[in-house]
Amino acid sequence: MPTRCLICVSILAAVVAGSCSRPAPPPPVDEATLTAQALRRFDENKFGMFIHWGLYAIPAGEWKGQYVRGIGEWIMFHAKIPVKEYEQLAAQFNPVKFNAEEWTQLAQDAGMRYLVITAKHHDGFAMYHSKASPYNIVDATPYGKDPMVELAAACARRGIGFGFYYSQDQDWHEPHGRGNTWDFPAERNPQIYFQGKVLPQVQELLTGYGPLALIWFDTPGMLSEQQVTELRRLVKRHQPSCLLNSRIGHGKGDYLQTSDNAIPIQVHTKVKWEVPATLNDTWGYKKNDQNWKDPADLIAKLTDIAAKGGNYLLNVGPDAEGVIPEPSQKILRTVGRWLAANGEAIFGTTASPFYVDGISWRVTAKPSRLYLHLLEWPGTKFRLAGLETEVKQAHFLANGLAVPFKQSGTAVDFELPPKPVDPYNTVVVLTLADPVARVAAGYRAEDIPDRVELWAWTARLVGEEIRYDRARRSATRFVKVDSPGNELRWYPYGALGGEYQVELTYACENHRAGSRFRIGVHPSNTEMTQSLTGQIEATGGRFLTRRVPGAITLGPDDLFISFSLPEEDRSADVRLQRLTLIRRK
Ligand code: JFZ
Repeated sequence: MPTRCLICVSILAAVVAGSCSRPAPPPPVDEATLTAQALRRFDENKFGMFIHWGLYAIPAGEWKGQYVRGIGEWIMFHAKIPVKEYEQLAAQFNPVKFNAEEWTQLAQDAGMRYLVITAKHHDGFAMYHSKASPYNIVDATPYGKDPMVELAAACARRGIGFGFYYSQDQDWHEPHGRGNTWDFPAERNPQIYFQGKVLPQVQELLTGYGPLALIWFDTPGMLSEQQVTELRRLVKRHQPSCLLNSRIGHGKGDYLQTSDNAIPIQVHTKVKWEVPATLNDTWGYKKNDQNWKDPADLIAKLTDIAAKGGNYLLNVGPDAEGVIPEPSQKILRTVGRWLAANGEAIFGTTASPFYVDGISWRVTAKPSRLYLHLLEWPGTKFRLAGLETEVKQAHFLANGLAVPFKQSGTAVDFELPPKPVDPYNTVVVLTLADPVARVAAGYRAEDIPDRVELWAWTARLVGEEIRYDRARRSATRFVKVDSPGNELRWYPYGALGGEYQVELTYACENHRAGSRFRIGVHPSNTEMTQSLTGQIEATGGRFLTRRVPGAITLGPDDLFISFSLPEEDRSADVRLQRLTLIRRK
């Protein structure tokens, strides 16, 4: 509507001016404006499907009869498979069950509004018809077709944003790509790889598959700032609305990627961000990985992410025949049923105006509306504290029934039925007297309190053995294995600063006590600059809170805080519920 008015106005202006009979050309829309518009759409979409699909789906986590630890798409690297051997997989790749309609139907059933698929992962194999390299699905496999043509078209028909993942830096198939040290000499000339493969392939992706919502680059490291600038220009020249994620490198992205499965601990709205996440412990298909996250966890995570201002990009790993594993489908469709009834409280919302407190509830917002997400049923009473704006009306989103409440001062007290309306997340809609909720000082998103709880549920769980137990609200199985270690990580993204004492809330059976724990402060993925250690005590299996001697100092640039049992696994079944950080004045 506004566009049409602008055109009318310009026609009118031209006619009135009498200078010419044709309307003046519309003002050119610059790249920055188009990027900003695309970012708004991206922000509204909130929930996307990530698809890791490639030759690695054939070995599916096993090489020559041996289980290979780690994420499935890294099998070539972890088992140091020579290029000549890995290439043989292409001759076997024949995903006859691939069906773009089925995949995009699943995305839609799940409520996902964009889709990102691996065009080329670190193994260097193009999953589309590339003219720049014969190492691609059309020219090197018996399948002989380009699945991305159909997938792009199916997304377009359904209004799902379509994007490609492209590994621009690591390429284990190329002597000048990064990463393969078992086939190729250490010397690299990145420009040969960049000019010869990256630029032409990215151009192919930009010109062959219609409008792209985004290109998802990954694991930067070797390419120079100049090369990354050139890559960005190439994308924006062909498709100015195509978004770029921060993993393009050198700060040249349009939005921020968090670490995998890493959700900021608090509301984070300085930049737009996205959490890439797995449904089990791998991205690429691994036949033995059945560590599926349950729908309750995923619905709560989606809510948590929306309340903090982010997007959730949730992965599926189709098998070598082109089938998305049945458990993934079932779980996603359960999430989708919740969204079908409650999507209004997720899509197009803005972050919580309140700071994030605990793990049992969250808030999202729209003009004149707050959505209160009850992730754990509080019983028949719930108090929302710190709201100055008058609440006009309250009802359950899923069934429209009114929710009785009393507002006194800045507290809103709700009367609830004994049972939740929805087993996963009951949403209460508050209609407000103001377009934007006024929140009392001390409760606002930026008013981080002096005691901050870092719950196991909000941590990134690193390692294959570690598990989160929803019923007991704790993480367990900190088994020490060769590599990588099992630990919990919390990402403050600037929300914490200053000196903190730490309390641990955990449970441990008496006969399992005695392991040393470590709390670490990490400015980057490879560094730990501070640590506190102590010994796990016997708690008779009950949760106890213990002060850890010493203190840590957190600065704005610290990336994460970790908890692990780095030395031994005698108390592998310790249950960690939370860390509490207490600011020292
Ligand atoms: C990368 C890839 O190596 C992996 O195979 C997968 O595609 C994933 C989505 O992205 O892995 C990463 C990249 C960055 C971090 C962790 C894993 N990180 O910043 O913590």
